[in-house]
Amino acid sequence: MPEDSIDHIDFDELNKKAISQPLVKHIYTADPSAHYFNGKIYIYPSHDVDAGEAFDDLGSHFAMEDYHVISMKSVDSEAVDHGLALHVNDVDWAEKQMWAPDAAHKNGKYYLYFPAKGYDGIFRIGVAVSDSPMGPFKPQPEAIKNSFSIDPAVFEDEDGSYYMYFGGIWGGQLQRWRTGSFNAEEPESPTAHLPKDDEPALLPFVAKMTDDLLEFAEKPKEIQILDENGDLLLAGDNERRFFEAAWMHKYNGKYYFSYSTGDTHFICYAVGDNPYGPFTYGGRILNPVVGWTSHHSICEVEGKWYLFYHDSSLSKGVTHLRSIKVTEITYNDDGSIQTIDPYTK
Ligand code: FUB
Repeated sequence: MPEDSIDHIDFDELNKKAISQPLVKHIYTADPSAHYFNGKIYIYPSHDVDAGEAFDDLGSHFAMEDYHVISMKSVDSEAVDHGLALHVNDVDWAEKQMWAPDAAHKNGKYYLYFPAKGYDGIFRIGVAVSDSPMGPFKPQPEAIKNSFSIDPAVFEDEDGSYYMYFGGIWGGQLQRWRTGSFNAEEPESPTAHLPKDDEPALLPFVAKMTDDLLEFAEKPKEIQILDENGDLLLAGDNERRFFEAAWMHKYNGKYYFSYSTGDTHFICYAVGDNPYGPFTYGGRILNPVVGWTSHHSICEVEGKWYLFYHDSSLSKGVTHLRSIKVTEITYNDDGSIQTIDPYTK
């Protein structure tokens, strides 16, 4: 729900109807990327703070500086905050805005992937490594070569290949990369450089990772999201087109690419037969939450599937002070996902 429509909300009533409660309340957390590593749930969220930046459509108010890792023995158990895992001051190339991260595990090492703005004002994606899923993580000196934009999500396929999905429009700057290099032309408006409503929407990107998981093994490729007729979704199809918050999971041999529609506040999914797509739009996973942004991950824990997501109910609607939550997902027999309404207990 956009910030201008929260004035009338009775948060005590809303919380009674909420299908789940914040997993941690001592800090604000968002953009939860959940993984089941070695029999335990690890959540890699953004760590929201109020840095006093004014709200704008480029997301300047999301001025996060560090990451904490949260773990849980099961979805019903206490969520434990393992403290500082990485701070922007320890990342040579990054100046600010530590946005939605993700993590991967390979051969006893753990990799934290994160977007941040460099000193040139351009978002890139970095990686930091640890021997522990909780960190602390040691960052690589440079951002991943050929990375750009925001919201990395790293997916491990059953054959042991890893792929990074990423991208985000408006404040995530994807629209500035339409020619293959960063378009620094003014105006710095969130909607400048976007396609027209009747043109195909901007697409998220995927790249296979190198064996050491530190770089892209190939030039990032766009991934297509198609409608029921096999046509690309259009830029004006705001209720279905990709905005940010890419995630990939595999269910019954199919590849489910899920994402946020941003300004219409849905989490949607599209289904394909391989990691590169194309993906056909399948429907909504989550209806709008309190707060402007919606961001999620999908993780299997002991045979059940869960949606990790966030809302701004704990902060009573402050868009950049969010809290991570979890709820179960239900698949229909045909592989479609039932839409979750976050406030209908
Ligand atoms: O948390 C900052 C940004 O807000 C994320 O990168 C987006 O996905 C949105 O949740």
